[in-house]
Amino acid sequence: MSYDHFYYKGFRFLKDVHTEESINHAENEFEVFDDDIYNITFPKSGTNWMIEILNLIKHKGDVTKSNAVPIQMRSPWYETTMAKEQIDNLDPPRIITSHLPQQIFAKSFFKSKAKIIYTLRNPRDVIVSLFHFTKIVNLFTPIENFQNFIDYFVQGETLYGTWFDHVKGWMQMKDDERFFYITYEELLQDLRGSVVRLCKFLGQELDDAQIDLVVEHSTFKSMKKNPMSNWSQSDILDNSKGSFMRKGISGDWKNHFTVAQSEYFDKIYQEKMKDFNMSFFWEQSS
Ligand code: PPS
Repeated sequence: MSYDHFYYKGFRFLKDVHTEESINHAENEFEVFDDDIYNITFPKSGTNWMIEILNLIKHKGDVTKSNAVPIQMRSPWYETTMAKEQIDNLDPPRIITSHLPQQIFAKSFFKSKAKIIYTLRNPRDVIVSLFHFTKIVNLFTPIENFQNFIDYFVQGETLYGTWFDHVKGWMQMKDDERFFYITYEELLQDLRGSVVRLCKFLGQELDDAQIDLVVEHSTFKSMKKNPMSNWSQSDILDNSKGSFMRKGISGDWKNHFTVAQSEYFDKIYQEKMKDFNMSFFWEQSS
């Protein structure tokens, strides 16, 4: 896949959406507040789903308040060039999104009491989701061949570095009390239970009816039909070519990978994750 990019400390960034200055600012100058909440992911891992959930929790299930602005502005990606104004408009506690790898995340975070929610997803489904997404983003020239796309993914030509390094980098914080991690698949399996756990981590007390509202408005079905949450109002996507809210399931990789591709990916996964001391359910189920 091709796109205009540049490197910052070895990580790839998308020209115009990011600049050297915006990334440098994000790493070295951005001021983290103690009550900030950071929604961090490798792309296509459930970023927008978590934006929806966290904003609904903040507003105790009130979808009108939570959806006051379109999802792409609600919890800005703070490393982007357009984020500053959007972040200035956020009410506390600020819910801020980022795809940055841990190595170049805001230095001031590490001296703060701010919290991070890190969402991960089966990398095979990340590949599939990204493969389709690249076809609808105006800034990308997509790769049509799926094998070539797998290579693009594993060789680290993706924005923000590789999935493997992103996960290994962020998961170093797994025992830190400011860090909460969850998988996309856990959200799918038990959305309500996940919302309850998130509330506990955030110190937010919602009653049962409020939790029900958070769940109701953050399902795939609700978000897909909600123009404030489905990216239909974004000018960087060509919605005539496909939908941002594509399938919202786990295991779609089985409809895309051949057996040979699955084995190929598995080998690379084992190699790249061999020094990592955690295992994920997808390592058994693939
Ligand atoms: S991005 O571009 O990196 O911000 O994309 P991201 O939001 O991380 O991931 C997009 C995928 O998440 C799916 N999605 C959901 N799945 C289930 N339930 C809900 N509510 C939901 N919201 C978003 C979205 O459909 C993309 O996955 P795929 O597999 O492509 O459908």
